[in-house]
Amino acid sequence: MNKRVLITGITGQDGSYLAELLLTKGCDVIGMVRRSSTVNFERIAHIQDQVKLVSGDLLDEASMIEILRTHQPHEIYNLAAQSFVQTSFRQPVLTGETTALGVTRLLDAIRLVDPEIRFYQASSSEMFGKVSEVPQTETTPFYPRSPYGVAKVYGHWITVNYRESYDLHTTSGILFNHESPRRGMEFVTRKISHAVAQIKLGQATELRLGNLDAKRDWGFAADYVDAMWRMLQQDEPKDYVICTGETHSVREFCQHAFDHVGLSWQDHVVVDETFMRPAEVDLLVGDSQQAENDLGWKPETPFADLVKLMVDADLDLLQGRLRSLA
Ligand code: NAP
Ligand code: F7E
Repeated sequence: MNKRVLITGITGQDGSYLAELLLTKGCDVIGMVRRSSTVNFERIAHIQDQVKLVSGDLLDEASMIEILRTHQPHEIYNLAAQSFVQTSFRQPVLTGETTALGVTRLLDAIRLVDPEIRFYQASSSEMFGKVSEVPQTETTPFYPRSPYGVAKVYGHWITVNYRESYDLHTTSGILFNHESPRRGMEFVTRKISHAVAQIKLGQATELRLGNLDAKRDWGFAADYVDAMWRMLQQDEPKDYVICTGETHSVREFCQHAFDHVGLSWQDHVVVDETFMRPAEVDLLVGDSQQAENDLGWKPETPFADLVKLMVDADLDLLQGRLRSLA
């Protein structure tokens, strides 16, 4: 019998890569999607006939109870969230309902329907926020700097709490930023790679950005979903930091991206206050030694390669060579 696996957030960046990975492992993949007036299945269009899409919402516990009763998954990956930090400052309550309380609704559904289900929670390096140590590990204290970060801290601790209170197999992956050609256009890496491609092709002249000094530990999303899967195959549930161990500024990302197409970033990048945040996370860099020791996981894609593959994919996209956003 194939393992049945439910992914919330299957239409997102990580959901699409995880679904691909689970199909290669022979799993029956069930994806929870929320109702919308137009379909937004671009990232999973190439595998849509191999996955079962079911209707549900993190805001609606009954919908998730029904999904668990009907489809009886063995594993659940909770990737759904309001995931954009900037939006969380403008919609803090919605962010809390989805990204924080949504986790409790899903955990309660598991507790009520089948406590044997293994559960993965998409925790985030944004929980470290104003960091108290460098690099950040599983034991670094949290100091979130946005409503999104605060909501993720709640989601993290409720996941720990249900493990300890009800003996559920729950795991949090504390993932640092991970990017890809499937990244949403509003996130800084994709905003840069897409603008660089546009500028190179003569479709734009400038790129407006906020804080160029912010530093992030950026990895490749396809590498990171493999870590999620490895976590749920462990007999003992435990939380893991997943990262590259390198940090680069937004400015450096620009430099690499423009260099790759033979342009100078200083000629095109304009700093725009609109994209500054009320509170910023200045520096993130992680240490994923525990994941390497227990899971045998290591990042595969160096920073320079990540920048190039994103710029190349956007050049292809804009030139009409529509690959499958791979
Ligand atoms: P993403 O591309 O923004 O995808 C978010 C997904 O959540 C989408 O499928 C979205 O559905 C779904 N969603 C939003 N609200 C929902 C609701 N109320 N009910 C059901 N589904 C809902 O995010 P991602 O980059 O793949 O990240 C996946 C998860 O990892 C998120 O929880 C994120 O916070 C977390 N995380 C991401 C990173 C990173 O660097 N990417 C790092 C650490 C943690 P629609 O398509 O309908 O909008
Ligand atoms: O910002 C700076 C911005 O929006 C990165 C999410 O996946 O990773 C992501 O959160 C940095 C910040 O990602 C612009 O101020 C400058 O310092 O790409 P971002 P994020 O906020 O780090 C974490 C781990 C998650 O969990 C989240 O879900 O770049 N920055 N100028 C800009 N950022 C944006 N978006 N746009 C700019 O114009």
